[in-house]
Amino acid sequence: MKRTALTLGLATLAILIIMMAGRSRTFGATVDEKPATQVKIDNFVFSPNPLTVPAGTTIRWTNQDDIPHNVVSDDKSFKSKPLDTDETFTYTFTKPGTYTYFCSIHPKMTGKVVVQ
Ligand SMILES: [Cu+2]
Repeated sequence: MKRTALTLGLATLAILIIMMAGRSRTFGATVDEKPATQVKIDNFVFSPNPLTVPAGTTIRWTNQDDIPHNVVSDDKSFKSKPLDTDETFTYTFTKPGTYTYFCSIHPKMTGKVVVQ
């Protein structure tokens, strides 16, 4: 009787350990992903602008206007498709430098990212 209880207890413990191991693996994967730095496009303006980030940063642009915009770098190192409302474009800046960009649909819309 006592032995059965002990066996059941050990089995429960083993199941708990397996569950916790699974959970910590999932947690680790989440930690590995760096959150993107946000730039919003609202009322024909990129903001924040200019934006300074460390090298390796991923920037996510989100179009909050109800007309399409895109994100095109002056040196053509990145170029999004036209973004409809709430669509996003992400780009990871790996090298330090100053990156100017614009919306090719409305070329007066310009922005700047400084990567340190
Ligand atoms: Cu635009």
